[in-house]
Amino acid sequence: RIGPTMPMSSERASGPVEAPDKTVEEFVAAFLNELNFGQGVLLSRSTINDQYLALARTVRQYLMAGWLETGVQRRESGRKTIGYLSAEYLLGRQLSNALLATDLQDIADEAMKQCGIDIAALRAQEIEPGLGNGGLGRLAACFVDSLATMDVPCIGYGIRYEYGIFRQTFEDNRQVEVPDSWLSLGSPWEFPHPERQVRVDFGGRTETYTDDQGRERSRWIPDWNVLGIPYHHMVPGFRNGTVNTLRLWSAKATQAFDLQIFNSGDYAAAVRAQTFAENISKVLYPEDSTPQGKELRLQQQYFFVACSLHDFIQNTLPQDFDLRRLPERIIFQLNDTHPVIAIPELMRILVDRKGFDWDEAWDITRQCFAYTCHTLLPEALEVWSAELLGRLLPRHLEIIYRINKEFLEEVRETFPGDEMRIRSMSIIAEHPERSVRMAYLATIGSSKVNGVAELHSQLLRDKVLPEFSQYWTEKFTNVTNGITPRRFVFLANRRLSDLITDKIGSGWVTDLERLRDLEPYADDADFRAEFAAVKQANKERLFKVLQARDGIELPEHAMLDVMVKRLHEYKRQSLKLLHIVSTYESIISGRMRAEDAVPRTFVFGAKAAPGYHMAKETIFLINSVAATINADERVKDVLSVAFPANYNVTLAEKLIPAADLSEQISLAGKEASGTGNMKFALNGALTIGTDDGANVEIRQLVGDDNFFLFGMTEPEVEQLRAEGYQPTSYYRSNDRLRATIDLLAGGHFTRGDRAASAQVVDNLLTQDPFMALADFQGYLDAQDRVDAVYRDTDAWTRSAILNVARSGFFSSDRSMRDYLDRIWNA
Ligand code: 73E
Repeated sequence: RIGPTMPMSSERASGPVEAPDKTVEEFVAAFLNELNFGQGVLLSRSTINDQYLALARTVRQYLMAGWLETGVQRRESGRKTIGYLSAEYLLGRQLSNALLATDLQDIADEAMKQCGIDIAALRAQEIEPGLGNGGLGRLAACFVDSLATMDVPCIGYGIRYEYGIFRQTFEDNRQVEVPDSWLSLGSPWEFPHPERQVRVDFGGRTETYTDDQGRERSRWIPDWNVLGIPYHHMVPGFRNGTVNTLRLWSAKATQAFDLQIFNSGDYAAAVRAQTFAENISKVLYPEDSTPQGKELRLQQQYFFVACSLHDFIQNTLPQDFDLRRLPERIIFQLNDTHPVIAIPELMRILVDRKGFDWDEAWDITRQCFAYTCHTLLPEALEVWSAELLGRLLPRHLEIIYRINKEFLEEVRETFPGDEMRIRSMSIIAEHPERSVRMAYLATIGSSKVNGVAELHSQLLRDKVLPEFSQYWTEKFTNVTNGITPRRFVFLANRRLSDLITDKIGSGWVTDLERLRDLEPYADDADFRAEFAAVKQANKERLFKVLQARDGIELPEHAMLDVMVKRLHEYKRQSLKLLHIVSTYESIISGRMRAEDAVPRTFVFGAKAAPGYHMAKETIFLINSVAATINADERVKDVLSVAFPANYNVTLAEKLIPAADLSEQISLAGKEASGTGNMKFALNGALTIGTDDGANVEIRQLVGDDNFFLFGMTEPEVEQLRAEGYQPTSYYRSNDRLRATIDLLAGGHFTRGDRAASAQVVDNLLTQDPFMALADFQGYLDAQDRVDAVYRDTDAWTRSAILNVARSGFFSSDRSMRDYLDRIWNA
């Protein structure tokens, strides 16, 4: 029996829910039961998908007691809940994580073997829920994992997109997007609760009236609505019996909505109306960092936020709860500005629905929210046109205006006559059109504002919100991002985990700073040999995966140099490409002998937003360079380039443990944090990187000797920009850069078609908005240092071990402790 051994609680009059025993026999029995009665098939007639679904439901049984018990405890304890509001959760596959959390891996392996089933095939059957774009969505998934492992009450609120991030394929070296129908083969990890539906209103107008106490009030007369249906997901803690809930909302047409049209006799229009409503949760917007101001996206945001607030206030709090005490029971963490419409929504609930005075409602509201900013790119800061907001959510716009008016009056009292300052702090921008700055609304309506790495939080204070950080020094803080060691070390890198546990015990899985105890082993030759053998085995595992998945063949003994992340100009995949082409050019021009080069395999993984032209051109060029280099006998086994399509969490779990070198080469000041950088360091890759985001903290912790730093610092970038950046001056003065660009531009990689590479090349030569050419030489020099250290296997392995030992800080458990201490007061 698993699950908590706490006393039986009052809610369970019918007795405890029991899981099957943790034995192979019981597991097999439960599995066959699920196959026969759940799936309705005989083992002898079952497909892999049947078996996968039955296995998933079997593992679910072992989590159920903990889930129900956690729910009871949460209701009874009255502890403050973290309401994590996020438009994205990039969860990754669930089966392995559930087996890990319940410690059932070995039992499940053996049970499947007894049934004549290869469990690896079942694991491979799962389509990961890709309900996020990249780092922001994956961070949310890591955070809910950590909170469950720390037994902190948390409800993750989000959207159940029917289609997650698109599946990437390549045709003629170009990205082609295919819809991700992750639900098509069944979804054993979710629990729909249509009976807990919530109605969400949109559109219409507002009107004023006088209430029975003679007060002038406003009310919203909406003109259409949809239903939100919650789907619950289990979020298991690591072997502690806690199972928190992720509540994802799916949109459905209301009957009223249909009926009105039905009555008009237009059946086709009624069906169209249904589609219209259900479009709201149909698809994840695939823009990472650069949201487009699309109406449907605003609908998505309000939809999930309205459902979530309603769910917490009406269904989660006890009946007749005194809402003046709401801040004792909830803190809503806003994952970027995407859910910020929750602030006026809570005001609307308190003032319009619950009859609170404005001032009292505002006091409560501000205590209930905290805001995390994830970016500095100006184009990523969300701004909604007042016209659109007013059309979709007229009452919310009114509330935002009033929040702004009262806030600016307050500022005016502190800074009389300083109209410049007042205008710069207004939530409402007037140009080029009247619009609402969501980051300002978030800042004003929250108790705390944080950036996601030290450098980013500093730049947030100094550059993005300077007036606000002067006005409220205490409100601003930093919490450096983290990653869950459960998924990204224990699960993804079983070999390394066993080696670590063998030396220092297993406590590191939930107390990652204990990895420090590995430091002495960096000087132990036997340990280094074992560590290197783990890396080699992980490479071989990866090569098998790439062979089966993409038909890619890679040489066994080469440095594995990996750059995986969304494709964005600021991340500078093009700089990586210049390095590859430059190395290749050195060999084919005879300046360097192939035998003298350190053999390297370059691996890219990157999706481009479908509408991001330059990013898609860069993908085309990387693929073209890869094809040319891989076919060139002159560099055979010395240089190879692999670009497996559709990089996702599942592939990351294979790629990261195999990497020797981690590429973190964004222009300084542009990458808020990065979290891939942490995953690589914790899996024993060395980083080549700029002084950007969390790289800064990684370098401080692992030490300069174990990190390859290059490139301008953020102030140097600013200075160069101020002086007038001229990319061509670098092209003219640097022979290697010129040779590299000329080879790229000359059609060598595009079958003589110069036009095919022109857009990327011209962009670098004429704009180069992220200054790749300025950092080119520094990057090559750093790569030479990489080669030199790599030639000394002992030195390299020593550094790799120290990277692991000193990166314990980057556990998302630590991030969560920081949020609890600095932000949540919980
Ligand atoms: O540096 C990363 C950061 O590690 C940052 O670019 C990313 O968030 C990660 C987690 O903190 C991020 N994603 C977005 N903004 N910042 C974003 C913006 C709009 C839509 C989707 C994602």
